[in-house]
Amino acid sequence: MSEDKSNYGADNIQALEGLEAVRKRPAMYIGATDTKGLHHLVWEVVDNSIDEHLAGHCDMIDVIIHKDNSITVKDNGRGIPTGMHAKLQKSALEVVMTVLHAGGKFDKDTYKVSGGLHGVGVSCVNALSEYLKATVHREGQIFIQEYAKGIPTTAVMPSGETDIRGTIITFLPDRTIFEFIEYKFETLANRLRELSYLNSGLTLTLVDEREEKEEDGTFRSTTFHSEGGLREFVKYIDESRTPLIEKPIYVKGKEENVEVEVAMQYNTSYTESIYSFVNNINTREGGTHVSGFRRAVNRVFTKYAEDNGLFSKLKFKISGEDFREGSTAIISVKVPEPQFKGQTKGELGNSEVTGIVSRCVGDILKHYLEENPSLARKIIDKVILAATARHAARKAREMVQRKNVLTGSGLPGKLSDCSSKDPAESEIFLVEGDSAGGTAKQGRDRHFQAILPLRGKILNVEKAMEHKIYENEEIKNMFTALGVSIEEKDGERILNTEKLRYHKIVIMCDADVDGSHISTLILTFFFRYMKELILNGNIYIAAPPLYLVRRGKQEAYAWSEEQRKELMDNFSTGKDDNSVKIQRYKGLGEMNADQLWETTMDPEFRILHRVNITDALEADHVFSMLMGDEVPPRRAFIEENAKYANIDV
Ligand code: 0RA
Repeated sequence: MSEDKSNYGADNIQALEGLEAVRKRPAMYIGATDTKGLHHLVWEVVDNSIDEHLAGHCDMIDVIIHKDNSITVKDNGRGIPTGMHAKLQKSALEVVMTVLHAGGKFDKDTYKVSGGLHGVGVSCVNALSEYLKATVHREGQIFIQEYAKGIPTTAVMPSGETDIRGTIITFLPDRTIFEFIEYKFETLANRLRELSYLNSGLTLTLVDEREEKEEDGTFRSTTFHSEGGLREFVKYIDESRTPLIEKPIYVKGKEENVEVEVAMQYNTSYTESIYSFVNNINTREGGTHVSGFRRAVNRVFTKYAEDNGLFSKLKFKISGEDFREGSTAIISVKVPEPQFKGQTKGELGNSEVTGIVSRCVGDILKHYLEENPSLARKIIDKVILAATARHAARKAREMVQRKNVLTGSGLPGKLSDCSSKDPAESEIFLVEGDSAGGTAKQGRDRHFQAILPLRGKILNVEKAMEHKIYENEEIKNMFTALGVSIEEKDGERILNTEKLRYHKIVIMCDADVDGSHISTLILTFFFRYMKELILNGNIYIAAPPLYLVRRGKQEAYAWSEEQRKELMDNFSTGKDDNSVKIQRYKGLGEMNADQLWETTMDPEFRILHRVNITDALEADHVFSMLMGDEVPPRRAFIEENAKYANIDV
């Protein structure tokens, strides 16, 4: 007994030390203490509820953002166990909530995530919360415990009877840890939407109590539920693309405890959109599951086409890329012990998964082609077209790239280059229009800032065939000015950035709807053809001011309506009689060179947004909606959000 007591004390100290470690180095547990880390707290709790769903015990998860940015996550799972933990001599609830990595001690026999930043446990959320309250409905009883910075402030209190089951966790992120504690509705909604497609049958609701509707006093809210799962996910992504076949090809299978689910659709576009998940986590860098999928697609389509003589007239080899052009695929696997690797731990490493996915997809795809010969024919025709276009594109590209080598320096005439030859300190401004380009040229610091004016609306890359891209003057200029080239390796295109001439590439457009449309076009181009530069963090968007506020000799710039009001209030307290004058900048051209330098180009003062596709999926959706064939959703979208609503800039 006395030994038990001392154990209890030692374990308590261990628990405290664990929580202290989380508070000391939060980034080690949740990635960062920026908004991403802040949102990670929600995912940590939601992941636990999803585990309950995967174990077959939960079909509803509610997330509520309260007025003070505290969050409630409520599920109807089994509820966190509340009985006495034999060894620790305290409620299992307290153990789960306060002991680092305690989750694993309770065999939940679902797919646990061992890599990346997921699965660090709710105790981390608790440690990083100023306040947390756990309410459990289990076996007819309600139990409540509260905590501050991970330390219990109450016992596990029995709080009446209940006829429901589930867990309710409310937490307020600790302001002394997080830079901001403002939750973003869109960020939470996007992930909950994704989770609804990945977990069909589960209903996820998001309520935002910070936004009350004037009409009826209800809160902003949204509910996601999908019966069709990945099939509906593909439809959502391809909302504004034209499908080639009526229904997505759908694969579901299981082998050696690995569950495989895939949905694939062909559309009339020229881009490949592929999204992959492991245990509901987005694997941005792909991995063995994606390799398995590609292997099956290549193998089965090639065999089918050859057996049926469909490639007989072809004079060149089909490459893997040709099978995937204009396709959208989602690959979701559930793996018991996933190993993650890669730069951002976003790549699945388990080698056994390649074969499993390849077999599951191969079997079903083979059947599909045999049973739907006319659809198979349609797809193969498209593949042949893609291969032909790829050859044309390669020729066009080689011509452009060869020409650059032949014409001396090879730099475009429109480029006003900087004098520095060190890419690390060099910047290039892609400026809308020759006149703004001229102003930027006068205003810049020519030592490290280069200017490339782009004329009018550059090519709409979503619609264009690839070879057209290389015929476009503005796009050729961009390739040569940046010093990057597209190369083919094993039939796959890769961007060679070894000779990248500027580490900062700044898109500078007018601060109006037109300007924002043009920067979206430029961004789409980077997204499609130079994604590596976005992922490497080379792409930025300049933020010119919206207003110049003047009163007498006082002068200041404002980047938002709010700032403008603030400046006007401050200025008008002065004694002179001059009235406040406001100049609204509609275009870059309205500023003179000094003003443009001061507000938008001077590294000391300017605001640059680094383009960071935290959510490639939403970006892809937005881009195709903005640039796709279907006009109505695009119109509506542009009118609603002149900016890049879902792309983190
Ligand atoms: C430990 C064990 C079991 C469930 C949970 C924790 C659990 C944690 C959370 C966090 C949010 N919602 C949750 N729901 C459940 C298994 C319980 C059992 O075997 O009955």
